[in-house]
Amino acid sequence: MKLFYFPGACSMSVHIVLNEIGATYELEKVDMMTKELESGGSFLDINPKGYVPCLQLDNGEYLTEVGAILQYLADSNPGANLLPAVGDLQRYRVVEFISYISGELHKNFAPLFNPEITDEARGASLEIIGKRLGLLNDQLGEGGPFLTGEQFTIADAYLTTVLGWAQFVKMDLSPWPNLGGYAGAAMSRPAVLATLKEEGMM
Ligand SMILES: N[C@@H](CCC(=O)N[C@@H](CS)C(=O)NCC(=O)O)C(=O)O
Repeated sequence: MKLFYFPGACSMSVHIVLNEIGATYELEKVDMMTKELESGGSFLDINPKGYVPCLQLDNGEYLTEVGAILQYLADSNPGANLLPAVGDLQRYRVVEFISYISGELHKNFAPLFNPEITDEARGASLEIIGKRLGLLNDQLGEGGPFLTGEQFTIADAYLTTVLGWAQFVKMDLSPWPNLGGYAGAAMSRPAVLATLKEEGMM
């Protein structure tokens, strides 16, 4: 498999899961601005959507969209226990978190990476993100250490990645202390540490 990625971007969630399952894979960095591949050529010829992550499977096909790729990898490697089986309500709890992280957190972080953002727009994004994080903080206070309990899942790979963006957009996470403990638990995982190192993030 080959992962088309950008360091620290949402593609990092896929990278974490590749390491969690012990996959053999290659990495290809994409320039987010020019859409050029590190090895040459245009990423748009591979993925016309123009955004990461994109995973080339061993049969040569390409799979995109974080939620789809994470579920594919987890289902292809059930022994890693990253997603409960079809029919188990806990599976849909994990998928529920993935939808929440994607639609309610990830997308609200995106404007904060725009250097031209106005103070008003930044404040509005931070307020929405704060509400979303507050809910996660409360849920983690009732359970944990991971989103659905004791077991690290693909939703945790995604949330760990998105929480990492707070430092880049200078967002203080201290109002949500359970998220600090959560990030610490995730960061102590060998697969997460290996991913951060491979992406040059530490
Ligand atoms: N719907 C996509 C969104 C992916 C996405 O937002 N990727 C960002 C990085 S976190 C990206 O590549 N942005 C560059 C661009 O859109 O040009 C998914 O879930 O995979």
